Amino acid sequence: MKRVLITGAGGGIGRSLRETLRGVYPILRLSDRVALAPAREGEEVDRTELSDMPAVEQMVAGVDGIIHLGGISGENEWPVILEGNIIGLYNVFEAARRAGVQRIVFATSNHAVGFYPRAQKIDHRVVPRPDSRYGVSKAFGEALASLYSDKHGIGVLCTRIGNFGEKPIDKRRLSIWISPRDYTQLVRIGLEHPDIRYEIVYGVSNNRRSWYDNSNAARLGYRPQDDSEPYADAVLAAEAGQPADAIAEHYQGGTFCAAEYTAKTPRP
Ligand code: 15L
Repeated sequence: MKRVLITGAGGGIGRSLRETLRGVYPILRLSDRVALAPAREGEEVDRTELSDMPAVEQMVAGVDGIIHLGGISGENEWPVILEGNIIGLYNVFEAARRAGVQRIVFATSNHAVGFYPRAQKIDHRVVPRPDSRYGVSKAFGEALASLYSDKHGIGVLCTRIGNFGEKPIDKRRLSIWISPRDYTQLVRIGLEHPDIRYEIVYGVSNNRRSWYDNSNAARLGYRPQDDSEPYADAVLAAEAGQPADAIAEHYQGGTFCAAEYTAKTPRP
């Protein structure tokens, strides 16, 4: 990997990877729809709307691998999701195919499977159960990645990210947190592992309270260094006594499940 492109480089994960991957690959091309901090040595800075195909083709020209973080990172109205996470994602994969890019790490989300109950441990083989329009767009992304892998031979690692940050911020995130250094490790596996065709893994640290069987990531060599447990007492104390929504508490996707919920009889 000589030149690696990060889309959505201005977001929280993108800004972090800009630092942790600095010097790992000779050139990082950093792209976002908003202006980014000026390029330093070993960096190229780009500004692209993912819905603009000619611009996306220019963005991917000459890159060996892509870390696709771009798009909308939470629930939103359908036109917004459609433009950022369906059309924009399609443009990135299609431009990558035309340019001969061989590897993509795709930032999918726990919300592609958010309607699994917390009581169930799930692995990478479960069918999607999206908890939002956003979650549907991530399931779409996983499906498009599968198509471009099978039909065009692009190697894709789909990382179903839990919650990325320096530390877990609430009870739900104790089960799905991922630290910057663990996500960096996972991304490097996605770009560098010789045998990746199409894989789904959970982008989570080694959390004792995890809802995931992340054996597929382990099989690819992922050895997460962090665990949310040392933060648990403080996180739970801060939340004690707060009113809890029954739907949000029951399902892995939390408030993403509870929002706009109208089913009369909750499914297990
Ligand atoms: C996500 O997929 C979002 O991108 C992020 O902003 C958080 O909401 C995260 O999920 C989460 O579930 O905490």
